[in-house]
Amino acid sequence: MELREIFKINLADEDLWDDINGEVLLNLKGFLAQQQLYSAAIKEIRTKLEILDEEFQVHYDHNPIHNIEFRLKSPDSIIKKLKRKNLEISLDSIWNNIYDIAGVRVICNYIQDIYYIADLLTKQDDIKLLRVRDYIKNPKENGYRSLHLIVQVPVFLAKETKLVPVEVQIRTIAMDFWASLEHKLRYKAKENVPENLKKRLIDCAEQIAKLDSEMQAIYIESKKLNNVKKGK
Ligand code: 0O2
Repeated sequence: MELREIFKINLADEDLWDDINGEVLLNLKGFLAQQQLYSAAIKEIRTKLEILDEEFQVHYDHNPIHNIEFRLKSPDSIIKKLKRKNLEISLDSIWNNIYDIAGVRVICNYIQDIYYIADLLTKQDDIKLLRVRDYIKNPKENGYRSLHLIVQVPVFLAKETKLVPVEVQIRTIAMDFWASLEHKLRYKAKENVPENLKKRLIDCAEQIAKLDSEMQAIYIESKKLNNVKKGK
């Protein structure tokens, strides 16, 4: 198989190809080893999240997590990001500068679940919190809402232990619905989203924020009713 194929590099993107005809390609083995490491880190984080979710189900009859998605950043996306930040294209540069190679997206039912999960995950002894970006308390100008954590998790290999960064994005179902449409639109419009659609998306994001807090308020009320019924 051609290296371009392995790296899923668009054959039309000759500039990109010229720039990476060096260390990254020669280091194919190193690249694959690095990918294995990020993939193992995703498994560690997924397991932790699944255990937390199951524990909630057993003790509180509630699953905070609706579903979990995960992905390894694609090689062309890694290279584009390095180029955008004017960074060297090498395995060391990827390791030292790009923290979202391993990505886990946690879709929660309610806003309060997002913060429960973030808190419980980052309190674990073997997890180090490297960065928090709270786009729920401080939404982006375009309306994007989500809680982003960069955490470091140990991966135990045969000869050593590596501390691997993972980006964990936590959001509600409604925020996720919004982000998928916005992402699709931005991708289709090649970053030039028409102004009227941008405005409509901002409106939708605001309505979604109201809906999320109202749904949570109703959920809390329903729990209280349930407790009264059970005589708690
Ligand atoms: P992909 O396809 O997910 O890999 P950094 O270099 O880390 O300081 P970065 O990467 O912009 O800066 O960090 P940030 O703001 O935490 O965003 C990381 C990811 O969040 C993005 O990854 C998207 O997945 C998501 N995201 C951020 N802003 C938006 C937005 O406005 N709309 C949508 N739909 N998603 C967003 P990548 O690398 O862009 O892409």
